[in-house]
Parts: sequence; C-alpha cells; structure tokens
Amino acid sequence: MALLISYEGADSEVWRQEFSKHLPDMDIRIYPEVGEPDDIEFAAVWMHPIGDLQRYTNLKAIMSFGAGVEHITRDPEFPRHVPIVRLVDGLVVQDMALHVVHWVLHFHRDYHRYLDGQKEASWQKYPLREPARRRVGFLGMGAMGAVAAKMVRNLGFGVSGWGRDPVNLEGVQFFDGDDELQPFLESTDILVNVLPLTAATENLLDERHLAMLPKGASVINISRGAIIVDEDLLAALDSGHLSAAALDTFRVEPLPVDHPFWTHPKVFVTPHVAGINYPHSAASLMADNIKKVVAGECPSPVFDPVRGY
Ligand code: OXD
Repeated sequence: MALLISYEGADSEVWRQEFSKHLPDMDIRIYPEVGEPDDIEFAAVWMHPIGDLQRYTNLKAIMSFGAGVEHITRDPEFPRHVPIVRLVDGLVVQDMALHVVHWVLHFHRDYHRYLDGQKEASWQKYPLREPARRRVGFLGMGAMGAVAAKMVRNLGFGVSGWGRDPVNLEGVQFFDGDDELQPFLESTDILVNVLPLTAATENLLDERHLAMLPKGASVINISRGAIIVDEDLLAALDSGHLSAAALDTFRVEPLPVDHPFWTHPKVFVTPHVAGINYPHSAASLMADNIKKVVAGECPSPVFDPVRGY
C-alpha cells in the first residue's frame, strides 16, 4: 500500500517525515518518483499535474492539501469514483480568521487612508465609527466563515452572514440564499468573501453585485480569486464606489507581475497566505482519514460533487 505525495511549492521531505510518524508502515512516494502506479492507494495532492491521477487504478482516496478541491476537479480526467477528502484544519481556520480580523480592523480604522496620508505628510484625521455600527458581512458561512464571523462579532462589530444553508449564530444576522443576497450586500460595509469556488459562485462578485455594496465599502477575499470579476472590482475602486480591497487569492496564481492589482493604490495583495498548512497538524488529520478508509470507515469532510465543495 503506497501514499503518493504531490505538493507543488512545498518541501515534500518534511511531509514524508510527518506522514511517516502517523503511518509507519505506509510506503510513501514523492511525485514524480511514483514507481509502479498500481501500488498507489492514496494520493495527497495540491496542484497535481492534470491527467496524471487517472493512472492510479487502485486509488482509494484522494487527499487534498487544502479545503478547496478545484485544483483536483479542474482535471477533466480525475477519477470520479474515488472520494476526495478535503483538509479542514482548525489551526488554519483560526489563522484565516485572524487574517480577516487584521483587515477588518485596518479598514474599520481607516489605516489604509493614513498610509496614503503619510506619503504626503498629511495630518488629516478621519472620524471614528463605533464598531457596532460597522457592518461586517461574511459571504459564505461554512466552517471558515462561521469561525471568522464569531471572532469579529466578539470584537463588537455588527456581523451578518450569507449562505445557502441557514446558520444560527448568536449575534450574527443570517441572510438566506439568492433572494437575500441584495439586502445582505446593501447592509455590508466590509465584505469578507469565504465562499468555495463552484459553478454557482464563479464571477458572483461582478459589477451588479459590487454596486449593491454601500458607497465606501471594502472587500476582503480569502477564498478564491475567480469569485470576483477583477475588472469590475478595479472599476468600482476607481470610481470611488469601493474604498479598498485586501486580496489574498487570485484567478491566476502566482498573480502575474503585470496584473493591475499589484500597483493599484487601493488594493492590498498578499500571496495566498491567509492560512498556511502546518505539516504536523495537517499530516495527522490526513493520516487519520487514511486510516479510516483502510478500516472501511468514511473519511471526513468529503467533497460533494453536487454541492460543488
Ligand atoms: C485551501 C487553500 O483550499 O489554502 O485550503 O486555499
């Protein structure tokens, strides 16, 4: 029984060591040193080469190194009969929530405007708004959105959430489905996008929906770049309708060097770092799921192709 590790941009030896601690009898192979493809029963992947997974005919589960799995499903030939196990690590969820808190405070306290002011030695002050009157809206109220929403709520902000499955969180106003997207956006000063990328969410934040945000609103994106239409976001920033955007994920990654986001004065770019895997923790969670599959139990959470996440 072999586990194939294929993690673009990571030090695979570190991952081999961590997995070995939990799966001492597992034959661990690092892509592209695959050996006999029929030996591979588990593949732990991030940005694995398109078309390759179908070679492993004895695969029992594909383990994603992230909560998102479109890096697997973008492959037209990925084996559809094999479960894809998502990685939802509480430590990473917490880090992502902290990233959100950072930008919420930044925009709430106008620090982006003070940064601009400093460039001109300007002593201009901006009035404060009580946190309870600053409305932070979470687009997506799954595991990630709910944790971040609670953290922001606990700081005293007015918090709301939008999603397709009702979520009951004390102190968080929930807006339900397509019919309530407009009132949700209209009542959001700082929009945090935490939605998974699916056919239904791709390009959701377009000109029409961005225009529903109140003038002066800000956007924080920590899920996937393709949910926002780049040109429409830039136009909304240029027209002054939106005041700033903190973007951690992009339609194309790494963000191309000539992309206007890099130099736009109202855009803050971070290179997909809101949450970064901790090998000790992620390998432990993934190994637990592998053990479950070996024991004939269901791993969790598993990608649902109907919901798209
Ligand atoms: C993820 C990510 O999908 O890091 O977890 O983007």
